[in-house]
Amino acid sequence: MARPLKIGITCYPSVGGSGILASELGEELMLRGHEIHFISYERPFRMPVGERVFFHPVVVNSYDLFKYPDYTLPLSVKMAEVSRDRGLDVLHVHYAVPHATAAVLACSMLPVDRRPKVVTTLHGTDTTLLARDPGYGPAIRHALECSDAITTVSDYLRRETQRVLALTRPIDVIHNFFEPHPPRRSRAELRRELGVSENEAMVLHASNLRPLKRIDLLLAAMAQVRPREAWKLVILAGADFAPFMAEVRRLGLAERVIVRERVTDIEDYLQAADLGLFTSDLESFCLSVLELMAFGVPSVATVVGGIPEVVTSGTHGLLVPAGETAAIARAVETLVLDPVRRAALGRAAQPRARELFSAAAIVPRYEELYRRVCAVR
Ligand code: GMT
Repeated sequence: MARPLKIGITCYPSVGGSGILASELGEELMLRGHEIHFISYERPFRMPVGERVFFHPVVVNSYDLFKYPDYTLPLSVKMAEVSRDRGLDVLHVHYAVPHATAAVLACSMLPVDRRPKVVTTLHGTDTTLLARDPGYGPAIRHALECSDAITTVSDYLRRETQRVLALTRPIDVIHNFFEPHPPRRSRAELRRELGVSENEAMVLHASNLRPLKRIDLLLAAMAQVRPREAWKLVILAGADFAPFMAEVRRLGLAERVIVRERVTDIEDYLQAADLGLFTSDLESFCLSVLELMAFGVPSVATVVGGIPEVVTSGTHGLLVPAGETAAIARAVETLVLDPVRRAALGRAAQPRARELFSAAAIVPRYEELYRRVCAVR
């Protein structure tokens, strides 16, 4: 049997798809016998606990002489230190900026025979936003050229990365995965706690509320869904929802919208939901759509980026054009009022989530990739 690997993982620790994916990957790799070293400025939000999991904090000091504090250099120093002291085989960085640059720099601080292999996973705006910025693009391109392997979370993101950065080297598409933990509370308990009756459809949205998630559109669309007594909108916010409350009140939705911030027991909410709603202008994958699919819950989502790789419209959910409030409202209303259709979409979505996007389907692809890069001398 192949020996277990020592894998460093760097990600943004705050609530966000890339950090969640990196943490879940760490957990799955640990369960498969590998030793995992998380390197970041804080413990990742869903970092697993286990004998073979370690956390190495990056300390960033602030100096009066700098207008902007720098994270890249202390991160690279910590990466080099952990790689050397723990004998890492692989440094797997999630989200290129600044993690891939720091990993490449860390390697150049180490003797050639002590350098881990660098695997960079692009998640979304590292390509679709930052790579287009002349102040970042060349540095991202350089870090990708120096990585031992590059992966993207969708085929859409692979094509975009090749196009925007004119990259010719191969990119492995390894889709995101989701492996649900057992819920702690029952569906009935959770709905009771939220104040959602069985006669109301529970529409769920989960995100970090950034402008591209189009919370404005989400609220405007829900305001058009009739009758209002037929649904409640539950928003799991990875950031402060307060700035949106005036709009909720202006649209007369105060009685229909329930907000929970920074929840950790995501599965409790997923199993209690009837429908997901995602109105983003762009998503390279949309992990939340997959999380709901894993519980047999379909979504209405915008047909952008990598979402069509996850959902076939009319089979596993409904996809609608981005920015079209009326079309989004119509799709939501159709499914709110038709529990039979909703259930049929959910029944088709669940096996798709398991067969294509579970840990069993995806994690071995990362392991193969690690073995492949480690085999290159
Ligand atoms: O790229 C981002 O906006 C950040 C990133 C994150 O950390 O949440 O989101 C991206 O990564 C997720 C996990 O791979 C994907 O599910 C999201 O679709 C993607 N977001 C965008 O592409 C906007």
